[in-house]
Amino acid sequence: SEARPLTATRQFPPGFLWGSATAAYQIEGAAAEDGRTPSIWDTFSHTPGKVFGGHTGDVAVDHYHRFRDDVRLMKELGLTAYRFSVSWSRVQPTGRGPAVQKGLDFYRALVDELLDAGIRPALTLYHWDLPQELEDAGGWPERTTAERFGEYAALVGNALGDRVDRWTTLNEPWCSAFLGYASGVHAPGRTDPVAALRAAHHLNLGHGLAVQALRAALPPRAEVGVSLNLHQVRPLTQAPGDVDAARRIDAVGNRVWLGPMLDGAYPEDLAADTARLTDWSFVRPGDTAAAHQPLDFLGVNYYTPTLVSAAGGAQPGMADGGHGGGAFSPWPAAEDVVFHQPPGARTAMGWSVDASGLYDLLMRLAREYPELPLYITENGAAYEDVVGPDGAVHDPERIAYVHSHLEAVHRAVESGADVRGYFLWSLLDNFEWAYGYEKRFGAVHVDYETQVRTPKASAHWYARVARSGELPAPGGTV
Ligand code: PNW
Repeated sequence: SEARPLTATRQFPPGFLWGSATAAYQIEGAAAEDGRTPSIWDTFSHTPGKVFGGHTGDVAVDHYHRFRDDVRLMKELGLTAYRFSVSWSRVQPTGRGPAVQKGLDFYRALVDELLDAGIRPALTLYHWDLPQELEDAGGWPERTTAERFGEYAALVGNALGDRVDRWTTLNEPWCSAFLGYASGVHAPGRTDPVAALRAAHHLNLGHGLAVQALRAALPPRAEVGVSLNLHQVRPLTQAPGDVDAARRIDAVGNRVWLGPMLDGAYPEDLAADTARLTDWSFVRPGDTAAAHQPLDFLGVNYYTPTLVSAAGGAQPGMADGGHGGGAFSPWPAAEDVVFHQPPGARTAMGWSVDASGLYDLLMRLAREYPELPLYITENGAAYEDVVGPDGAVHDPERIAYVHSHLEAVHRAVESGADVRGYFLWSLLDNFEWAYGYEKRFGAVHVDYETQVRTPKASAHWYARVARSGELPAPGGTV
């Protein structure tokens, strides 16, 4: 589009946050320490056949014991923000009742370490690790789980509200509902599309109850939001069937969250699309109003665009859109939609590299929600990284990936999108859910035998961007 000299640099707005992101179950380990009890991910990972290689988060990257070193690493990398999640079953083991002091102490110590290092903490209350007892009581398909989540939000808000200024309720409720309860490739591994739609609703409700609880617990300066993995859906052709397939995926992938949380209602087309599965009578009067709470920001997690066609289109791609494999669809009432692999480069996840999807997504959000500040709360890529004979990890593909996506963010900012920060997924190589330790997303390499951390070339590159607030010309020196 606009011509720029190859040497042009791109300056980000002052105060733009440069962060990295992690999640409790993926990094902490210490699964049975200090009163923590199993979450659905402990149960799932210990169930044979569910996770690659039988890997579990029992030890992970031992962040529970090494957090001081990890914060020092972040500081050395010049990061100004860090997004982490709280393990619900570490601070409230049964998912109800009083807090475990030692669990809260861990997060308080982590936050204090961050603040001492000049790094702004961004806390996520729920990154998929439901206490197993709550799943045994029915899990997210049941309303009580949303109520428990509101209470848990109050508990954490009261404990850490004096020192954490940025809060997100849920991380990627799409994954919790549809990978957890429909395709079953994530915990708890159920394969019931109606349960998944019920879960989606109770995640929306739980989000709203948690926002209300946080507003009551936090000082007014605190920002509260949610992180969604919105699908940048594109029809394969402009044929009406393909365009309608994109509409349906947008409904059950994106507007199922954006509707209740930001507009105060479920989209009518979603109700029509899913009518043969459910009449949505589990949505009680007042629920969508409860889910519709004013938010201070929307967190956007983006990895790859989604290309779809109607059944009977061209060559079918991965049945689940390249998101986990498996025999059951994560798309209730849209099981017939065909997902296509766009041409071009892919990451080790098989996800195609296309930063234009991030630009388009940000511009859509800026258009539809012009008042809502945005953060990129996750973006990054897995590659087959190895420590070379020189002791370094050369990952030029990850540098190119992050570069192109930051360029897209910058272009969106120049076009008027109010993007206030970028959190690279992830700080460290870690437990990549159903893929175990096989897929490495970290800016920092972890040797899983020794727990030795080695910043990859991309970490050094990202540190320079974070320090200067400026994106260098592509192909520049690293
Ligand atoms: C996100 N999908 O996972 C999570 O928030 C992270 O915990 C995870 O490690 C990271 O992205 C990389 O995978 C996703 O199927 C998992 O659409 C699956 C999907 C999206 C995001």
